[in-house]
Amino acid sequence: MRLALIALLAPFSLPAAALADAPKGTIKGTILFEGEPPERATLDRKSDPWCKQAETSLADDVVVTKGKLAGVLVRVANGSAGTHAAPATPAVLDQRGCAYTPHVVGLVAGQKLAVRNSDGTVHNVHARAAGKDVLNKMQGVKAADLPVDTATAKPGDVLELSCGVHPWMRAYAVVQDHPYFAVTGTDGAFAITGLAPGSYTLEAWHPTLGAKSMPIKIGTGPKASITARFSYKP
Ligand SMILES: [Cu+2]
Repeated sequence: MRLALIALLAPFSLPAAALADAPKGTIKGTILFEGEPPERATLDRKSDPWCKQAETSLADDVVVTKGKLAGVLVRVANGSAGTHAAPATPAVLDQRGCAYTPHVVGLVAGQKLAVRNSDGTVHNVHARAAGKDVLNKMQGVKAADLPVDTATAKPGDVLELSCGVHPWMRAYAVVQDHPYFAVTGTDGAFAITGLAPGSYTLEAWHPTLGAKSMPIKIGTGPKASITARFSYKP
């Protein structure tokens, strides 16, 4: 009984020594877009009065702000960072202003994905994995979050989401076998923490601009923190 209790409490009360030994490797960096970014098309959203009044009306395929690229998933290569359990809480894709927010989301294999409707209009959530439908459902105003079936999603898979009502809506859920990933915001910045010392491949992925990779090395002490930078071009 006592042993069982200790086992139950263990994840929440790590001894100080264990915390001090936790891997401290950190990769921080920026995703740049060099040169003239593609012009963001103005979306024609008058088919839906709710969407028409929403603030964002520019296409979100490629979002560059002052030379920084948003919506890039940066990760350590799958298969190189140990075995990790999926977080118990689902990743959330919100539909807000008739756009999926965020445009790109990361998942750990086995983690659930929930699609939310924060809009005052109806969406049709269409999710595909490897070209096959995993969800195709209407979601009304104030409806409960829709669960996307991620049970068969493997590390490296990308689930594509679209909306049958609003053809401009797109989102991508990218699956990893570890939690060492981050998605850039409009400042193009990312930070990945908690890596053990070692040599890794760092990968960047953008839905339309593609993938890039570079070797990196996490050391100890001052060499545990490194910076990395990827550049995309027109
Ligand atoms: Cu929609």
